[in-house]
Amino acid sequence: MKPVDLRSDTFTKPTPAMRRAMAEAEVGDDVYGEDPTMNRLQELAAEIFGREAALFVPSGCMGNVLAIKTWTKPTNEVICEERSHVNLYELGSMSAIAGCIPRTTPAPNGILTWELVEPLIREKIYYDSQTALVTLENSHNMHGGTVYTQAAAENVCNGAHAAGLRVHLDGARIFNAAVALGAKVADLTRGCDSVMFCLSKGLGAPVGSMLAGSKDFIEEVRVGRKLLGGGMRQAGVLAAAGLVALEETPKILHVDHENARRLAEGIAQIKGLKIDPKKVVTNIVIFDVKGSGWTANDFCARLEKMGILALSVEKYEVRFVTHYDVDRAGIERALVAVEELMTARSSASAN
Ligand code: TLP
Repeated sequence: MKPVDLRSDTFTKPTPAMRRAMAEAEVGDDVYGEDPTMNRLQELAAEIFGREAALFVPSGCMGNVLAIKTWTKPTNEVICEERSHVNLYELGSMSAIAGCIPRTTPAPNGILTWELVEPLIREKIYYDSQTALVTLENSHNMHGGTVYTQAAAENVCNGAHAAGLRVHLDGARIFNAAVALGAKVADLTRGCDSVMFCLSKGLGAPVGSMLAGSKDFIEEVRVGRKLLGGGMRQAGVLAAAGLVALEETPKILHVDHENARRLAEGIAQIKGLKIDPKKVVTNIVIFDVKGSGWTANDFCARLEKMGILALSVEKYEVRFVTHYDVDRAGIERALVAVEELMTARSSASAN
């Protein structure tokens, strides 16, 4: 039987409609701005986010580092939440490529507030590195897909702008946040100076992320993308899938959220595992396996033998991410496997 792959929504495969669109895409040289399908995708993204312009980039990581590089100068500090993707999972690109230093703080549920951010701003002293940017992450991956409401994001943005700082949003899964909140992505992201979102996670496109912002910002990012070797030629084949992802998938993301909630509620019932299902509002389910006596790596290795793929995200934390390639039957299979694993574990330790 095919394994149930809950490692990430990055594992989604392009739908038949995406593959058809890719095969039929009209293309041109995008480095010259002549790919009509790419231009359509960028116009649509800008329109959906209520921005002047948008640009396709090969990955979310490239989108984030380009935004950081554009808003900062080498030696600047970037305020971000401790477990944010830009801090932990991008190979320190904000330092290696943009020359910046992350200034981190833990935040309850990963959600920064102005009260947490404000004390981290450096004094304007010439020999101190200077704060230039705040980054937010919505939904917050490593806190289990938690979300910033529009008001919470704007609270940080308003404070940051008044202090002369820019705000970049890592909105890899902003459509999940929007569905969870019943809000429009344009409203949720309005206060941020730039937004990165991924086409290739829950939305299902095979490759690509987008940056959205002002015309001037996007012009500068386009230069930065070329500098990093990210100028693409007949990229319309990728954009075609992105267009289908953007137009079709947001309306079905709620199913992934219902599946995630079902997983969380099931896991909460299993002795030895810890999760608060109320916190699961999007498609990410992170639970603590310390009570099993296994590390997250051990736990995942055992689950894999039972045909269920999960990711170890901390020493004792395991992550499931729901997406359209795993249906409700797959979710139930995963729950049964976790339950069997834990039952076998407790009977083994009782003997
Ligand atoms: N996240 C991946 C892993 O890198 C952890 C995943 O499986 O969740 N921002 C956020 C919030 C992300 O979760 C990710 C990918 C990225 C940026 C980077 O996107 P890509 O993989 O396209 O560079």
